[in-house]
Amino acid sequence: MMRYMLLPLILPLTHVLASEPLAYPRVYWENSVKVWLVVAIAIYILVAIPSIYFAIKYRYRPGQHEEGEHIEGNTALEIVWTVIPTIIVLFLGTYSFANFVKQRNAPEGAMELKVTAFMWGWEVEYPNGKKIFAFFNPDGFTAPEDQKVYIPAGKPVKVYLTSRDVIHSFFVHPARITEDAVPGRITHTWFQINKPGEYFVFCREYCGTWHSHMFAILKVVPEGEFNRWLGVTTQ
Ligand SMILES: [Cu+2]
Repeated sequence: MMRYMLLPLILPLTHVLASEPLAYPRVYWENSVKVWLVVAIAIYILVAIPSIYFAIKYRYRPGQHEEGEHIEGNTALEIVWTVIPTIIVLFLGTYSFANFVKQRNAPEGAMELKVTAFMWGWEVEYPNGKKIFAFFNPDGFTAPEDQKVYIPAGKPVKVYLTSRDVIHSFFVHPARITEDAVPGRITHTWFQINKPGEYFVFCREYCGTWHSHMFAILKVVPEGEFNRWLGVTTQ
């Protein structure tokens, strides 16, 4: 029991001690969630336990304190319960905003991809003009090799998004980031996946018949392999 009660306190610690996380920018979002969770649980305990204690201690008993007592107030107490919450709110606000800024803005030097959503698939254009089309698959969540979107491991990728028809949403599952793809508009997002493997992008805005099978497979490979695939020779 005690172990589970301590979990919200231990989780952020394990996060600090953990090695390179699987993907960005989920890390920033998760940092904010963990801090809010710890603060919320601490405040809940601070309020709930005394509330139960006082509710029992000062419960109504016939003949006792029936007249009631007049209390003027307590200036010191009021200052304390105004100042402390103000500090907590300012901390949560600035900390979360700092995380949001990192979550929203791609790091310098990110590879830029142009992604155009359509009913029902994704067109991905690489900086050298190479294009990959990832089409929906009614038979399952698999794709032929030439429809896989190659991504270099451990490198930030900035995505410029638009749509050819209706509103879609580009959800990079391992990075826990989503952004609308809107016709006539260019939106942006970014992600970085550190561990090679295959991951999913899903459409996260209902867009018609095959919305539920509108996906792309991200094939994350080491940078050298990615460059060979892209046709870029760096050496
Ligand atoms: Cu869609």
